[in-house]
This record gives sequence, C-alpha cells and structure tokens, in this order.
Amino acid sequence: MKLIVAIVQDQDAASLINDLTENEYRVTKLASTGGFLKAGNTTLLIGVEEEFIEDVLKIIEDNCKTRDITTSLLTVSMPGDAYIPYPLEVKVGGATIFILDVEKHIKI
Ligand code: 2BA
Repeated sequence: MKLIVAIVQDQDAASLINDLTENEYRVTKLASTGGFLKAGNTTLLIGVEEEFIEDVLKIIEDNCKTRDITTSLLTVSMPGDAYIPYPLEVKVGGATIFILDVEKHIKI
C-alpha cells in the first residue's frame, strides 16, 4: 500500500474530494498552511494500493489548477523606518504530491 500526500489549494479541495470519494477512494482532509505565502491550503491523505496510483494522480490533475497569486509578502525598506509592500507574483499548484510506502495498514 502507498500513502499519497497531496497539498492542494483550498479552492480545488471540495471538487477533488468529491471525485475521489465517488471513485471509492478513501481520503482524509487536513487544514494546512504554506510556509512561503503563510496562507491556508489543504493537505489530503489518500491510502491506496499501488495499482491505483496513476488513477488517483489523474483525478488530482483534473481537479487542481495552477494559479498566479500576487502577494505583498516582500517589503522594501525606506528611509525613516518606513516599509512599502512590494508585490510578488508566484505560481501556485496544481498540486504538490508525495508518495510514501506504507509499512503496515491496520484497521481495528
Ligand atoms: P507555500 O509554501 O505557501 O508556497 C506557495 C508558492 O510560493 C509555491 O507554490 C511556489 O510557487 C512559491 N514559493 C514557495 N517557496 C518559495 C521560495 N522559497 N521562493 C520563491 N517562491 C516560492 P507551490 O510550489 O505550488 O507550493 C504550494 C504549497 O505546497 C506550498 O505553499 C507548500 O505548502 C506546499 N509545498 C510545496 N513544496 C513543498 C515541499 N517540498 N515540502 C513541503 N510542502 C511543500
């Protein structure tokens, strides 16, 4: 068995979870926060047998869009302790995915 850890944007999470559950995959949703943007995102845990990995990846790809996000994360310091926000554009998503080996899966 494998554990797919998928970090997706909040806007894509509901439709992705619907598609996964309609296809009889089990999924756990965690609220997470990106370290760079410090904005909310969604982490999904999906436990599947190896033969279903490609199908799950396809469902994730179909649901997760890449978006350009403009943030005022950076500030430029000005004389006299003043800071002005400096817009920064980053591309976020579709999804960041890790696939891990599961040593044991126990359900009691
Ligand atoms: P964040 O860390 O908030 O990053 C949001 C987006 O900002 C990233 O999109 C990337 O385009 C940009 N970014 C991140 N770190 C950067 C840096 N040091 N310099 C310049 N730009 C940077 P994605 O790559 O699509 O990542 C989306 C979210 O996925 C991330 O949110 C983070 O929560 C997670 N993630 C991505 N790679 C990861 C990794 N290797 N390990 C753990 N989490 C990861």
